[in-house]
Amino acid sequence: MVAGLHDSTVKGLADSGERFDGSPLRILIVHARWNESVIKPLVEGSVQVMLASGVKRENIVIETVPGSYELPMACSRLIAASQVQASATADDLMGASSLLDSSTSSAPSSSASPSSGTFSACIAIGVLIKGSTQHFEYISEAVSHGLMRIQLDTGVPVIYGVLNCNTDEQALQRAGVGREQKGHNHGEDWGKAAVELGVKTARWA
Ligand code: DLZ
Repeated sequence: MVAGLHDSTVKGLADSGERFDGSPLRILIVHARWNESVIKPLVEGSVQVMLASGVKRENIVIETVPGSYELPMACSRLIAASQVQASATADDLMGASSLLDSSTSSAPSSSASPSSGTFSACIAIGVLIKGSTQHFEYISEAVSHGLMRIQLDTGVPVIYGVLNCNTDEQALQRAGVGREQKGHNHGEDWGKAAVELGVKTARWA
């Protein structure tokens, strides 16, 4: 069997075989508040995995929005704001270093500190549960397209942490808190994906 692949199912995230160091990363989590009992364990699962990968707690920024439909807007604005802030900080540092004598100064490097710089990755978390109208389909599709657009436009990976479920039980199981069967907490996969993509995106720069 290939290392990391499950033998009982074809589903699931295979281990890449590489350990990704999250310590230089700054991660944004934006989560909806609809279906909170599912959202909460998903957010906790993401955070725990990122901390275990070395991401510092102070570099995990969490923002909430009312529902999943608001996720793309919030992610877009917060990522853009962090990029503006990071570029202003880099400009300040360049200005400061040019005023100093290069032979005697210990001029700061132009890399912004992770606590104030651009986000390395973003996780958008929402739980959509199908009702009896078309509402679910419209929101689900709009959010998926919106989140994809943001990551391509900004270059910051946006992890798709949106569950689209037919029933409450399906959603609970995917957060590891199912009533009939506990299930696997997908938030943990999203945390891992955020760290991997944060590290790899810096590598691909
Ligand atoms: C209105 C609504 C409904 C019916 N269902 C959900 C849901 O299952 N999951 C979710 O995240 N949000 C839901 N919302 C709220 C919308 O996402 C949005 O917040 C409102 O339509 C206001 O724009």
